Amino acid sequence: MTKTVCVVGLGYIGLTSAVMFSNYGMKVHGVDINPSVVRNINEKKLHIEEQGLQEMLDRAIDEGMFTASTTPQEADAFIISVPTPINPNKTANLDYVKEATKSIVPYVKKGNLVILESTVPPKTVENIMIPELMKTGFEIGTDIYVAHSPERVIPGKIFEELVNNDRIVGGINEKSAQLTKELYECFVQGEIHLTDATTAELVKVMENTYRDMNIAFANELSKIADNIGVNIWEAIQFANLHPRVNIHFPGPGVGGHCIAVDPWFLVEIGGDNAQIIHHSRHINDSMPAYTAQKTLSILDENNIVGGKVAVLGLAFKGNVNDIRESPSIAVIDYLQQLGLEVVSFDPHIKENNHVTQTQHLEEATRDADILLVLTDHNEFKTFDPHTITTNHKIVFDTKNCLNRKVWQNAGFQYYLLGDAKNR
Ligand code: SAJ
Repeated sequence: MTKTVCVVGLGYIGLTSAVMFSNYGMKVHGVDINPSVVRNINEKKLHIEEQGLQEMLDRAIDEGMFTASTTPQEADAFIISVPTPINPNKTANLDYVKEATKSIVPYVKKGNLVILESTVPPKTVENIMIPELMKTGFEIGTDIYVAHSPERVIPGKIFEELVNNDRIVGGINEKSAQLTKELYECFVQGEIHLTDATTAELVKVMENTYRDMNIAFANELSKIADNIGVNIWEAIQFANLHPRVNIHFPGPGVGGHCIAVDPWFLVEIGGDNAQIIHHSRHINDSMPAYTAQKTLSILDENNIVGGKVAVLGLAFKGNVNDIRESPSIAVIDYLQQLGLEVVSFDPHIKENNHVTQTQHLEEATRDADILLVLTDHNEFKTFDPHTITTNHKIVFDTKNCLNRKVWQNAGFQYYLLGDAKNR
């Protein structure tokens, strides 16, 4: 029975997994190459925003069940949860996975289990991890066990989903899968499904690619709706009433280090067999420029030349403090290329992460010729437009998160991405 776990990589997924295990009876040692992340964690200071994480971290540290450092320690099980970004040429960058696997080799003992949680292209366990783990000198699959169990949780509901989501476990053999199942059973109440490592790797990438392609369909529809005087949000809601239809929603682009990244893994291995996957990426990556152009045409329509745009929302999605691959950054670049002045504000991003950013809403909206909502934070949904002073009362909502009537009653012209009906 596993008692000690060493988690390598203390980001969104690694830290929440580590804290979860240590709150369910496992003695956990967390590892991160970034010394300030480690220092902050040991001082119970968080670098990520997630409901319930602070309380669970405090309890785990107070009860002596969780420590963190920059080097691994011996353990019954090792969990690797490091980033898997893409290179500029859109190929998978598996360096962190390789380095993390290398880093645990001196600590792996006979009978140990090694699990990869990061989202990776199929065959990564086989082609990247196992060659490294063979340097332990142990027989893979008999002396030590290896599996892939991809995380499937969504920021904002991580702990709820860690417990309730079904979990896919892909072992390099049955014993590896079984041991991994037994480990996660300490907190997983969803069903745990066993398969092989390559299938588990593909399943996770398929899930995120399904979402990316569905969003691409919605974004294409929003462009079509614009030319035929339809409100695409209304149309999608009607279409989704059909028992077999579940269209996602358009927006200024797809961000984060998951949906905007993982489909490229399939494009890389699929080549010409990944046509719609590849095209969907291009459609979603076209939305920031489309949104910036729409903003300019709204200003033109109101005879405003040049002008100041108050960008509301830098995070890649609502109620998180994560700007990785955020569409907002790309939209701002395009707006500036169009000669517009930009000041941005995001209530979740406490330190200035962008040159245009201010921590004061008033500074962003003062003298603004248009308010551009790019992230559906709850704070924006409950804004009182009467309290906002601008140069022109124009708001462009790209996430359908504002109450049209409230803003119109406050004298604002309200524009909605994908809605050519209510102009
Ligand atoms: N988005 C849209 N339209 C939609 C839904 C999302 O434009 O209808 C945009 C969001 O604004 C954001 C991006 O897509 O920019 C991604 O948002 P997301 O809500 O899909 O969230 P992620 O990336 O945080 O989480 C996804 C989840 N995957 C799926 O739902 C299939 C989560 O379960 C995964 O664990 C996570 O990726 C991951 O880590 O892989």
